[in-house]
Order: sequence, then C-alpha cells, then structure tokens
Amino acid sequence: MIFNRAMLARYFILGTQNVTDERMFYKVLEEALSNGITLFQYREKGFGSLVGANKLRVAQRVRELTSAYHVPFVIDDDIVLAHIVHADGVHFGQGDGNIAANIVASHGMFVGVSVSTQAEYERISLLSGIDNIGIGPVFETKSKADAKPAIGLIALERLVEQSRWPTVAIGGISQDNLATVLATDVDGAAVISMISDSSNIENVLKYWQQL
Ligand code: TZP
Ligand code: MG
Repeated sequence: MIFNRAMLARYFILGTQNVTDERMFYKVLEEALSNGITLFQYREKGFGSLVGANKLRVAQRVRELTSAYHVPFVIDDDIVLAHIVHADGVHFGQGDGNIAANIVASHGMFVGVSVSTQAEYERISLLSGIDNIGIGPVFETKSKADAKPAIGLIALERLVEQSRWPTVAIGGISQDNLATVLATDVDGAAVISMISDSSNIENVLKYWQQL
C-alpha cells in the first residue's frame, strides 16, 4: 500500500495491554474501524503484552478486521510479524534498534518513526525511506510507562514546521485538547485512551470528524 498523509488524520493505537480481554479488544477495534479511524496501529508493548503465538493470533485477526473496513494497518516494532500478516506499515520508536536497518528490513511497507526532541529529529533527518513521523508525547500520558517528558504544543509546532515528512501528534491527546493540537499544521493525531477508555467511541469519532 502506498502511504498518503490523509491516513494520519485519525490514528488509533491499541494492544491487549490497553484492553486486556481479547473479545473486548476486538470490539473496541471494530467500533473504531466502523466509525472513521483512518489508520490502526497494533502496539503490543509493556506490562501484560502478548508474545509469540498469541501475538500472532491477534495480529492475524487485526489484519482481517482492518482489511474488512479498508483501514491501513501498522504494527509497532515487529518487522517479522508485519511481513507475516501482510501489514501495510511498521512503526519504530527511538529505542527500537537501528532505524536505518529497520527501514531496509521493512521493504514493501510504509514506515513511521517516533520523535520527541529536536536532536532526535536531526538524527533521522537525512534518512531515506521514512514516510511519517510521530511527535510527542505532546501531553502527559498514562498509556506508556516509559514515555519521555511531555513536550507541549510549542515544541510540537516547531517540529511539525521543519519536518520533511507528514506528521502525527501523540501523547495525552483528549477531546479537551484535540482542537488545539489540530490547530498546529500537524496531519493528524494518534491516540490510545481517548478511544480505548471511552464509553461512547462513536461519539468521540463523530466529534473528531467534524473538527
Ligand atoms: N508514544 C508516545 S505517547 C504514547 C505512545 C505510544 C501513548 C499514547 O497514549 P494516550 O492514551 O493517547 O496518551
Ligand atoms: Mg516502539
């Protein structure tokens, strides 16, 4: 699949560490898919996350669901799994090994990279083969135990402005701050808890779509 920046508009990330009951995980995912997310990232990471055959089983089901709804499917930091299940893309954090080597190994898929600071941006800025960058955490997040400090809206704006790639903001984004985040020139927002903790996913995505 060819990457396009419109995919970043409403970017939803989920793993079973966020929604532990597997049936609930699929229910949350399907509600998000049917109500207008533009990209899904399967991120199985942190306390309680699945590995091996269990992770493969979930990834295969996610591939089926995302295909059924024609929503692009990205896997966080697992190139082998992404190739096996025919994911559309992969995403790498700064701690996910050598980024240049990861890009080469991700042939045929689009590539996203997380950036938190100016220095991190500069370190990747000459690489080819990147399709988008995730910038954050913009605000404090409860969804990532080892998250870097929140960078705030000004730093987000500065990184968005100079980025040679399409950008997506991440970290602590809620219905209360979503409009200010999108008022920067960012291409979209990536969220976990704004959707996964919501009692009404349809309403959250209706609100998001009319911003
Ligand atoms: N990377 C930076 S912050 C974050 C990730 C994966 C977690 C975002 O979760 P939430 O609940 O939207 O703050
Ligand atoms: Mg990562």
